[in-house]
Amino acid sequence: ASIDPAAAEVANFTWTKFIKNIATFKGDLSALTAPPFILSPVSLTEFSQYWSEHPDLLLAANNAGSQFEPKFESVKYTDELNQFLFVVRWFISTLKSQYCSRNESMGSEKKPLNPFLGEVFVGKWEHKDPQGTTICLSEQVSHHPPITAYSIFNDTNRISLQGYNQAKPTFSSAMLSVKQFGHALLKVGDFNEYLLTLPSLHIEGLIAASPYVELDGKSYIQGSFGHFAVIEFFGKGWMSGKKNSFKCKVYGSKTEYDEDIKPIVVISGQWSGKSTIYAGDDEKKKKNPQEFYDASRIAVEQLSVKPIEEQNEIESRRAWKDVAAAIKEGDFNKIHQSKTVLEETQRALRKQEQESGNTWNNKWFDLVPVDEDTKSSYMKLATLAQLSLEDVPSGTVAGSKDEAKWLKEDSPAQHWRFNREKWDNETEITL
Ligand code: HCR
Repeated sequence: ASIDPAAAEVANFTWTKFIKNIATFKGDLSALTAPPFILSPVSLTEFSQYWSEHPDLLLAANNAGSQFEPKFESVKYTDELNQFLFVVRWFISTLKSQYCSRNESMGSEKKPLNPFLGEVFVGKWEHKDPQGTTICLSEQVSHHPPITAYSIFNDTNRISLQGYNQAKPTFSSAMLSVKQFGHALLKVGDFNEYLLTLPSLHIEGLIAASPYVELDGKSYIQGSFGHFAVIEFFGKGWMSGKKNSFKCKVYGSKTEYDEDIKPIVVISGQWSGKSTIYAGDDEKKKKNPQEFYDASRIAVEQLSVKPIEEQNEIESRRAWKDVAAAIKEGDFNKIHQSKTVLEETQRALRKQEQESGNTWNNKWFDLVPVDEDTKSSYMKLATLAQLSLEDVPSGTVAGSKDEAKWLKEDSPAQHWRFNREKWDNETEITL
């Protein structure tokens, strides 16, 4: 078969050229051309499932009366603290799937497929009661900039998670750093809510052509009963000498953290492996360590997704079927051709919309200005945690230098919020 010249150029695109490009690249991650062998056949809309690959740990947060283990005599446990610790364990359990599952399944981090506007990914984890069914809905709500919104819910256990994510890259000499915009909101029962912020990350191992994600910075969890956790991430050679390390301090409130009051518990270890929990500040002396979580011991539970033949054409695996097959075959020509077909269809759709004066209607999510966001507890929780309410990276502290650095005029914060009614009235996409 004749080789398409554009595809031939991609085929010639060596790793060295790619690294050189990174040093000067500006723009969206989607616009970054990468050599074919570093492409993943999976679209970013699928990443939303990583929030619940341990559905039992997510649901544990609403297991009324169940006690968090291990327990320390010196800690005064309340129902709220119990629940908060279940939430922290679930959050830590999501990190391995989110940030290093590609290394396990494909040998290294890869560049995911860049979702088109309106692309959706849906699936479910089905269990008998009392666990019931956990549903995952993910939708590409914006293409420029690329933003994915998701909702994961289990009606039997009255737990729901919603959030959205935009990854903003910065490139410097052979270094790719990513700030995440967006956040996740977890609702347990009718009243308890948790705000979770998303960590920043960078790509290690680029020079060796074996990229992997390392988290840096912090994530915060703010609960509606006041509990506050700060989770700090470290890489190899920084503090612990082990990759994927973290330290999480749990306080009764953000004020206790600010006043440097002794934490209730401290958890430290590797988010991709073992972590240990200590009471108070016993972590400093490594006194009375108890296992918190072991990511390498507990296998993930894959969600079930309809066979491709039964999917709608805007569903991720169906839409990207040919591109994914070409990537798996390593066929440069086919990758380029099948991607072009998809991109041209999208361009034609946008043109049609422009000509008819219509705009794209998002399926299950609404874009809500921060001051109209009355249905979620975001404002209350972000204020309790003293986090910025502006359009800045997730977890930016209000009034901090970082906030000032990212603040833009004419860019008020708006958030993507799940509209359950729209999903309940959905007729086109089925689970
Ligand atoms: C940065 C990244 C795309 C974005 C991915 C996000 C931030 C998406 C939302 C998820 O909830 C969490 C998440 C996890 C991923 O680790 C992160 C990706 C890691 C690499 C990928 C780059 C676009 C790939 C660049 C190409 C490299 C491998 C050379």
